[in-house]
Amino acid sequence: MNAANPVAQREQYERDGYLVVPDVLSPRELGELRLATERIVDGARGKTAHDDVYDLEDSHTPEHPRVRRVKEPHRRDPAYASLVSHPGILGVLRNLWGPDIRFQFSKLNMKSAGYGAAVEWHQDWAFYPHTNDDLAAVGIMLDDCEEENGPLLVLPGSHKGPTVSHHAGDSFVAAIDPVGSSIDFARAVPLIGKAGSITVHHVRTIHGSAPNRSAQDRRLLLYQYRAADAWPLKGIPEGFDAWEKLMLCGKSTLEPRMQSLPLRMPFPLAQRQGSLYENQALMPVRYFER
Ligand SMILES: O=C(O)CCC(=O)C(=O)O
Repeated sequence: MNAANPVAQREQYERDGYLVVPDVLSPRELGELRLATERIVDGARGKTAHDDVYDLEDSHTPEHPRVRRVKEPHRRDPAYASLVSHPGILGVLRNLWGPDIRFQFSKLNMKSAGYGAAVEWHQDWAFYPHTNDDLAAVGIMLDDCEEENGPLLVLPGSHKGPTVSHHAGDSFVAAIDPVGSSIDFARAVPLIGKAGSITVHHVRTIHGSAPNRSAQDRRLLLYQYRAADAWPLKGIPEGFDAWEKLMLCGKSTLEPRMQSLPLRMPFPLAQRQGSLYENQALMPVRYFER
């Protein structure tokens, strides 16, 4: 699965819609990120509800904190902030898209040993369609990702297919109906690697992950990036200055690159807001057990 050189990496990404690249983070960087993670998770002690920083497991209590997701970790600690423009990550993305790259946002999905929550099948594209689809999520493995601890699962080649409905009844539920969609999810491939490896998945790739019933944590940072000429069809509600500050390398542009692509808008909004997990809570049928 690991692509050996830039040409092979690009070919694999174009064909399959994902990559795993080993040894991107040094042991020192990994150590700093793990320490930052412990500090931030400890801050969930005493919390009684989700907030702007924490998304909590259903089994969380204020005395025994259980965090499902840390929101926007790059805003929480310098170790996460400097990772946004890590040369190893930007090098992989420049090879795929060229020199002009803009950040989007970040999250840390904890998937703790024993109880870490599943993420139902979805395409990121269903949440934030853009003028072109040069967008990807980079997963930075803070722990080894094995078959057993709920690795990211991807459907190879699905980035070239349709944008599947993520609706149930009248509203967006942020996930694909596992029965009605007739997709063969058994074809999914686990993205396995040692801590310090990264995954890259295309914005249209169908992906999800099972709960973590193993004794090993699976903490995956997800940093989302896009080509500078990909403009969000939902607009830039933070304003133009904030949009320009997201540029990481190369040149910004006022001329979006338009592609003809399968689109569905994520409206009406999911009835439960706050995070992907909350959005998916009202799915009538789930693929993964809770
Ligand atoms: O953490 C995972 O396994 C899946 C993450 C994901 O797809 C998401 O948060 O959008």
